[in-house]
Amino acid sequence: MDDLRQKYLALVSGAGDEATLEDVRLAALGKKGEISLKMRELGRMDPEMRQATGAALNRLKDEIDLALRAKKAALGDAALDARLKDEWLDVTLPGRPRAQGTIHPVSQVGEEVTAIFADMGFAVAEGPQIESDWYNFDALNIAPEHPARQEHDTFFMAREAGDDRPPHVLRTHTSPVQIRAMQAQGAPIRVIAPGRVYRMDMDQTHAPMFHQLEGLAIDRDISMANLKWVLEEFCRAFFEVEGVELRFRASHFPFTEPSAEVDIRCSWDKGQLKIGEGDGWMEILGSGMVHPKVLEAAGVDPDAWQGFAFGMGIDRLAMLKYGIPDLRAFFDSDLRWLRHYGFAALDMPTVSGGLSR
Ligand code: 2U9
Repeated sequence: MDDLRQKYLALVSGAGDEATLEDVRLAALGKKGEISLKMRELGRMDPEMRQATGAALNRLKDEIDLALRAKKAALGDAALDARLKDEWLDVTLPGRPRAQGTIHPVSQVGEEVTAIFADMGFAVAEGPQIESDWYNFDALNIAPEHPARQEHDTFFMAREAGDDRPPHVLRTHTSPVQIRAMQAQGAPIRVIAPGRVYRMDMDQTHAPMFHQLEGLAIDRDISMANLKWVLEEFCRAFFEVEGVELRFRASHFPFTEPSAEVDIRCSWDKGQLKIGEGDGWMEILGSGMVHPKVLEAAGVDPDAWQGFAFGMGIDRLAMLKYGIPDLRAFFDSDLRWLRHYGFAALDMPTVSGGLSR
């Protein structure tokens, strides 16, 4: 009994960490521990011997148990001391203020797409959000009887009785910006026009105000091939995927001829969109060769110049890239939503430095 006591008390006091201490506990008091085995031998003893040995074994067990607990507490204290010495904080250092606000996903994606096209040599053009119907429709070869001109699509500005100025509308696309840019600068020209546009529409995927990005490239010999390269390059950069694949589907717009709607290869895996793989196609933008009548309206000679134009919805691109399900939440100004989907201020997207990190 004395040998056991000395052996285990020495082992306990020599244990340098909690794992070793646990090994000692198992060796002494565990199910197959030395003292537990001794307890089992009691059954084979005569009653007197059993009583004396049993009581002594119990005392020994209690003694070792007490020593184990004391040692465990001491090791814990030592570990805490070591951590406190190791992990310290200089509370006299000046604080680093965290920005309160976030960048709205529409602003973020607007900056991303602008950075990509700027990198390809497109200048950014801006224009008024209230336009005459000439800039918004006539110059873009949209005939007076075209359905887009009807009151149920377009917001017309109110007019006093007797006001004979030309009718004005909230622009339904950013195309008038490019008309103005061509009038001001002529050809050749390479511009993008990002901005707010207005259409009378409201459901899960439409809002009465949304954001477009349109592009225009006019030169002596610009072709659909140039358009395809620019759009592929854009999608690769924007979706941050090497293997993008685009499909051009013949379409019709008044301001382009020929016209094409552009789909991107994608898959929907458990509700998650993956660009560049799978058997699915998703429409992401419209495009075409600028109609000669549109060039003419903007003062550019269609016999000397030609080029492409394209248009896309920035809000929709933001929903696709960042997995935002409902467009209406974009304009609710809900702080919790903004904190969740918003971006850190000062993280300006650049093509070389990363778009969305
Ligand atoms: C000029 C000449 C032509 C711009 C174009 C589209 C095709 C197009 C839609 C995409 C989604 C609008 O936001 S959306 O609903 N746009 O499909 N836009 S070609 O064409 C122009 C623009 C300006 C002077």
